[in-house]
Amino acid sequence: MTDVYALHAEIARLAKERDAVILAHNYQRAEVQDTAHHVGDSLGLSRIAAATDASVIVFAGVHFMAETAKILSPGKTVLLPEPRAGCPMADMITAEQAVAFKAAHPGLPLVTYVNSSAAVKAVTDICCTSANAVEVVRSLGAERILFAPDRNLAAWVASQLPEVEVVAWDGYCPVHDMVTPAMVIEMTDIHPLAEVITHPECRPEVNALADAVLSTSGMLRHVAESDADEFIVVTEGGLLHGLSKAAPGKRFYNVEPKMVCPNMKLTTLEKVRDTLRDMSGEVTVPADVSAAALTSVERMVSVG
Ligand code: CIZ
Ligand code: SF4
Repeated sequence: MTDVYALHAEIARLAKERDAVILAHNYQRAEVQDTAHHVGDSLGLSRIAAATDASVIVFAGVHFMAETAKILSPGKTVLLPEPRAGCPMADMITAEQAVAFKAAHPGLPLVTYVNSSAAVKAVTDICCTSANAVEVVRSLGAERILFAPDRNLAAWVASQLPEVEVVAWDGYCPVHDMVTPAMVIEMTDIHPLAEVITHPECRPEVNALADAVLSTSGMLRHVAESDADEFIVVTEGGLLHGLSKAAPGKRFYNVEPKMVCPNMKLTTLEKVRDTLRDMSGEVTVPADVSAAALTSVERMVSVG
């Protein structure tokens, strides 16, 4: 059996030796979150990646997150413990497709969810995360915008800003898009007193059943402040670890045990240790792509 405590100690020692900061996304395995210096969402972790003094950033997350850290801190070494950890939604649009999307709608700004490749960010006007998507679109003051790749986040933004017409790319997160209204209703029948909190990557008809539609950082804040003691959580199951810490004593029910992102779970404590020990899994972004993407990513980090 692996000794989790010994691994935590070994990782802490190696991180010090390498002058590394370990960042973990809210959907990572509990023990990986617990070994990180910072746990958060894309926006929070991007801000930390931009500001850190450490010379190495270990990103326990998926590839686009490590790329975003590299774009914001090109002088640092960015390591992804599991190089195969990608995001299917990010792969649903290529840079060529993004350029064609813009060409088909001349003059409209392209807003791209951070869940996208560096190459797509490089042809994007402004990026956003689920925590600031509405504010980012509002900040443009435009009547029509293009939004990629998540059609569900696009629909959520459109519902919050009726004055803006959102032309959406047809991408989605397989983990969130699998949830149906029937699954939510089945859980509310079992837990009638629980608040329903959903993520904007869910389908609009699922978000319509929610007491609150929130990013992961928004959920972490909300459960601590809410009067409710129980929550039906409609997002990737890794967040339940953070929710239990944010509101100890409250009860959290994942709407569906299958809400697990296989890519997020590829990163293990052993792989975090190996990446630090071997300085393996370095993520690079070609200099021209990185420079072109920096503007849209910096705009994202500055809103909300
Ligand atoms: O923005 C992120 O980190 C993701 C993927 C979800 C969320 O709401 O935090
Ligand atoms: Fe991508 Fe969905 Fe996994 Fe997030 S949960 S990394 S959006 S597939």
